[in-house]
Amino acid sequence: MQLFYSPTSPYARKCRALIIEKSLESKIELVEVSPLDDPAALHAANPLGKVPALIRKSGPALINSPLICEFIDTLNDDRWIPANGESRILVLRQQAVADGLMDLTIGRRIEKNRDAKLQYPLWVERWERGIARTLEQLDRERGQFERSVDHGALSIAVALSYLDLRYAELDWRSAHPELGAFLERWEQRDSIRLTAPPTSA
Ligand SMILES: N[C@@H](CCC(=O)N[C@@H](CS)C(=O)NCC(=O)O)C(=O)O
Repeated sequence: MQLFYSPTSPYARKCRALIIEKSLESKIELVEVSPLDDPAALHAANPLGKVPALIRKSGPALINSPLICEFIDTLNDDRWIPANGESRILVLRQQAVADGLMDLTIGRRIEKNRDAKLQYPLWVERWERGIARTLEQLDRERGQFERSVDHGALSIAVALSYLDLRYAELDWRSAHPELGAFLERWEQRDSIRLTAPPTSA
């Protein structure tokens, strides 16, 4: 199998980190691509032109990181997403919050990277408020995930780490030191350490 990824994509990083946690490196080859270069192989796997995308041994390619992570999790018995019940819903909810935080962080960055004349402050401010609210909620709810070692906690760690890459000036640790301590614990795991984006990105 092949996972198309880019080194800075937090969605792809969730998949890459899960592969490491589940010791599946020998089963899934990582193929680095730059989605903005429109590589034909990526488009064949994912017409949306986005990473991650997973080409399987049989069956259609999978797109969208939550689906890809669900599939990866079925590849052995070391389950990172509970099979059913409220614990499953909570892990998937944590992943959804983490993915949403990535969406807001990326939206803000794209807007901020535009030519100054073309930037639309309304969107930047809206996304910044959404990021702040989401951090507050994560802090309120951290008892549900801060000591967990599962896909929900992994997803939140990746989303917080992405804030450091793309919105470093926020200094979110000052207002949320316990979330900072949570990320620090995850940064000691190989899954997060080995998938860190390049510092020059
Ligand atoms: N919901 C998707 C989001 C994927 C996504 O937006 N990937 C970005 C990289 S971080 C991408 O490939 N962007 C290229 C483009 O939009 O053309 C997922 O969870 O996989």
